[in-house]
Amino acid sequence: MKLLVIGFGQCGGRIADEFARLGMMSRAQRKISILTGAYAVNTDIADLSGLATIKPDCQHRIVIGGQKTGGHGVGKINELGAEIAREDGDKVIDAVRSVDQLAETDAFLLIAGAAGGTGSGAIAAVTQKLKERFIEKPLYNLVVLPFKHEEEIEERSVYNSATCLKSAYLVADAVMVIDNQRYISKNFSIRSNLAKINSLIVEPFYNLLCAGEEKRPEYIGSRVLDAGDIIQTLSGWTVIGHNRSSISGGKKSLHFREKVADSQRGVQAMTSAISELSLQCSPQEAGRGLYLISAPPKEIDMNLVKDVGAHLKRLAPEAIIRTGDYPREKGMLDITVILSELGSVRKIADYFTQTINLIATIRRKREGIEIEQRDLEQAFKDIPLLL
Ligand SMILES: Nc1nc2c(ncn2[C@@H]2O[C@H](COP(=O)(O)OP(=O)(O)OP(=O)(O)O)[C@@H](O)[C@H]2O)c(=O)[nH]1
Ligand SMILES: [Mg+2]
Repeated sequence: MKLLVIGFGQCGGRIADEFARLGMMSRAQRKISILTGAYAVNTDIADLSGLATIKPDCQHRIVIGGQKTGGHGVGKINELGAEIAREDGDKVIDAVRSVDQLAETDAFLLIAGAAGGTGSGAIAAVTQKLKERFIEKPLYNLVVLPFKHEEEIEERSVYNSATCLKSAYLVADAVMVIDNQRYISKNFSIRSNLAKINSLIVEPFYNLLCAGEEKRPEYIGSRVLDAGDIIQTLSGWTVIGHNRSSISGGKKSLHFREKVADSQRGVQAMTSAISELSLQCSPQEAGRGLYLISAPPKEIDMNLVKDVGAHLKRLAPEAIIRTGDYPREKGMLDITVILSELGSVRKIADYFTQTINLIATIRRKREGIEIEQRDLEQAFKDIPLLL
């Protein structure tokens, strides 16, 4: 599958930069192309300068709202981010239009952090603009939720996340949700290492995008998972999970105990991938799903694919499940799983409830301030004026 990736704000830009790195890696290591373009869009010039792989010209690192923000961001006001994107978003459309491989692009992937200002506000506004111009192309949003400590310190993070999630859901064909907090608990040593988190976020996409683009017969699986399967799966709220584990490497004479352990490895890998989904959710809520097994060719037999599939079906009984195998990895069993069309997700619903309460509190506070102001005006009524 070939994606055109656009990152908004600092978070979105950095993750788009990681996708650009993935695109270079697939060309260098596998001689296949999985990206038709990578762009970063920001109101903040300094953030754009910090990227490593996205081309540094103004066609690929796009400044929006320069006049309104002086190039210094929107300071978490996502309404301003959205307004700027509506006014200046055509710069993005123009850049995308001039892509040589536009016709080959299977889908657009737009990325942003939900809690900030620029990305949170701009992602849905530009998705809408792209949708109007490229009706036939699927448009996906990848939205990154804030860390818990950000929500606790700053109520605006919750408000921004709720408004961003709702807007993205209403315009995009699917919203992949990534919870930053989940990536801390995966490995405590990376507590503040956003770069490491970003590489973990894009990692599951590598085999997923490469599998359907392979040309060499030895790397083509018995069931190829291609762009069509992915497009048919992605719909509404979506999460992604991934697991990589080393395997015995096809030893001929396994001890019978090893043999049993080996046959369970696929199911174990699927269990781990599900437990490490990008956002905590209940798989029973999924209407669609897919999994891709990448391993050395000798390791992928029909039993492995069948056992893993049966296990996923038990966890997500309502889901239409698509599958594929990709005989690429050496000494590794790599499983990517996507659950999509999720009917309900607790964490997302919580953002909406918290924000409705927050709006009511703000309204009450504002009314209180107005009454106090009126009291003060009443108090200085008889004071002489110097104007
Ligand atoms: N995973 C990840 N999250 C990030 C990264 N940078 C920022 N975030 C998260 O994104 C949210 C803040 O969004 P930013 O992208 O910094 O904000 P912005 O879109 O640039 O908006 P303004 O700076 O307010 O104009 C916070 O929840 C951060 O934790 C990153 O590189 N990776
Ligand atoms: Mg910023």
